[in-house]
Amino acid sequence: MVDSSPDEREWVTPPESFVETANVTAADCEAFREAGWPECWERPADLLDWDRSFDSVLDDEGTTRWFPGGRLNASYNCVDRHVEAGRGGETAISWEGKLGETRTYSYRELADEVNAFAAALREMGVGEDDVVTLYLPMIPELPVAMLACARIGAPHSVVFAGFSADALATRLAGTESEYLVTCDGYYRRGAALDLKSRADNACVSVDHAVEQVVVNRLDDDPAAGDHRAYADLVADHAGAEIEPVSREADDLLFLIYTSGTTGEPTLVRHTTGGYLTHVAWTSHAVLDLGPEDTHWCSADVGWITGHSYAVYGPLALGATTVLYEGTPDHPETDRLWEIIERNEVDVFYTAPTSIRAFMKWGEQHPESHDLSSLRLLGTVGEPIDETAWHWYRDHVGDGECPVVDTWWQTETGGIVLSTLPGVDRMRPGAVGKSLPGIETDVVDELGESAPPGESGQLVVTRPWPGMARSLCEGSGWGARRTRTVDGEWQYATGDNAVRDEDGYVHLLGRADDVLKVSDRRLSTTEIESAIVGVEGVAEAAVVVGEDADAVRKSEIHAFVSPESNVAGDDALRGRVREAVEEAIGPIAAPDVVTFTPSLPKTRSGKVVRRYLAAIANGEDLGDTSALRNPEVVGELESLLDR
Ligand code: 6R9
Repeated sequence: MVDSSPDEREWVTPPESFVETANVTAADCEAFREAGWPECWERPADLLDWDRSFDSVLDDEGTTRWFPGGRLNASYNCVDRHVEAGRGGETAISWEGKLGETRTYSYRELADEVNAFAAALREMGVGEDDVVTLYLPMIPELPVAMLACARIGAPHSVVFAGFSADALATRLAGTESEYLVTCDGYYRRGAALDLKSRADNACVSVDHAVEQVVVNRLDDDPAAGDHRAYADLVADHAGAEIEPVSREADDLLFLIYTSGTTGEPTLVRHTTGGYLTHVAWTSHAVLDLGPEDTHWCSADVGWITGHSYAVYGPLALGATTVLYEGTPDHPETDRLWEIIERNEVDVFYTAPTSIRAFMKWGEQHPESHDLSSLRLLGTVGEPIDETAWHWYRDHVGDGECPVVDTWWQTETGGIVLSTLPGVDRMRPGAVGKSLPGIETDVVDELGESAPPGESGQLVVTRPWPGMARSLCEGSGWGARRTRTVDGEWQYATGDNAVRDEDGYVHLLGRADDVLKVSDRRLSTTEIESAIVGVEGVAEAAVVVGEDADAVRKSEIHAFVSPESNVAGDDALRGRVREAVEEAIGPIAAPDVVTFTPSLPKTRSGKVVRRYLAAIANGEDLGDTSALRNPEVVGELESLLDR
């Protein structure tokens, strides 16, 4: 329970029983400090099996390269080595299907299917460094395909299955990917959705030919067409053994698109050695995973969280990973707790938006299940408020489990800020400090350290192994580094934050034009360009508003200014939503569309989204006289009556 005395309320201490057996202790942190940066990263790299050990930890001359000279294969590290260690019979993947069906893959079975599919990809002509796009829902074939690609050194590019044909086409074209693994369809809330026709529509709109492999997820056979059936390929190559391709540490493991600050989705590239070291080490140190554990990261594998902590991290450590195809409230709102109970899940990692939904449904659901297998809880994706933090710990973690609030991004590859559950006290509402070996700061506009209590932008001040390769290039290390007054370089994260007196970081939300809605990252510009593409729309600006029922917390609020002779009515509102669904997918469709004759602008003509966000949230705007058109603000306020 939340303690009412302020001193007690500030800190929560992990239980002694947890600290005693934790993977990482205070002494380990001390050893990290003694080794110094970047040499401290040598030991985490030992969690992996290298074909050739690296010549040095970091080469930071010009382009930044982690573990130069080192060679390894991610599929070998996530699969074969566990079989070789006699653990082939242990469960690698425990899958919970939408219709209540289950499937488990032992490490041996996983090895067999990964080898067979890798052989099939090779036979189709996929070579080292050819990009294979995976447009699949949460079915075991998705991690199998990822690992098969990794085995032959073909970077994968996973596209979230909820994305539209247009979004898939942009990603196929942007990566020049000539191979697509998709499925006939999938179930969402009990209804079958057709994925294949979306994939076909995407393929016809890219300039190059795309060869498709189709997994049969629905009962009916996918219409015969110009594609190969996954099941046939795997059966034809049963028993194949494909030697894992030895990749340089710096070679690409995968590509992933994320929402950046521009209208175009941003391509982020991750390396084999640095990325895998980072996710294996953070899975070990922060999620406290080991081979005996069953881990459930509820994020979709289509997002970075699923890549790092549902697939690569837990499998690199030889743990069991739970994969769930469905939604948390279908068929019943206790579905998740039932899965945790049945699988005896040790560590559960989810997003604050889900926790707020669990709170709304009521504590009777987790409490009617035996969740005593849980020993650690984690959150990621958005800030978690103190109330949700305590609810999570009390009702899911039996008031005992440590809760790690982990901050990171697609670009960072893995966790950057968090408490270490076996070492640090927790402060609900704060993520903690940067992990050993990672250095961050909160800086003002000039790039100088902001004192405790003053907000600024969160920056990373030194390279870290999981950093996206795009940050390693350019002069020094990284295109997104900004020069500070004393000539130091920093990676600007785009998040605002404040440090408290104890050095714990509290996140304040995005500083740039990236929206975080229901833990999914979306770009305002991308949504806005879809809206202005609608006939009759002159201008649009999109902001995040607080959701009335506080479950999804953030809602997408679009302010749309129609052309002068066009009525802002429900028909136009519908077309606006449809256009966004088509361009990006239903997750990006605006929840609220407000029509306005004009948008608030500075004298230089820039839309001031800050005012629109304040209007959407009923907050005080302060002085708006510097606007070119201050009257529009009053009109909007009266329109929304907030
Ligand atoms: C892993 C992931 C990154 C953005 C990031 C920030 C927000 C993530 C957070 C958090 C507060 C946390 N974010 N974790 N905000 N507390 N613990 O979510 O990657 O989809 O790239 O989003 O998510 O705003 O900049 P990604």
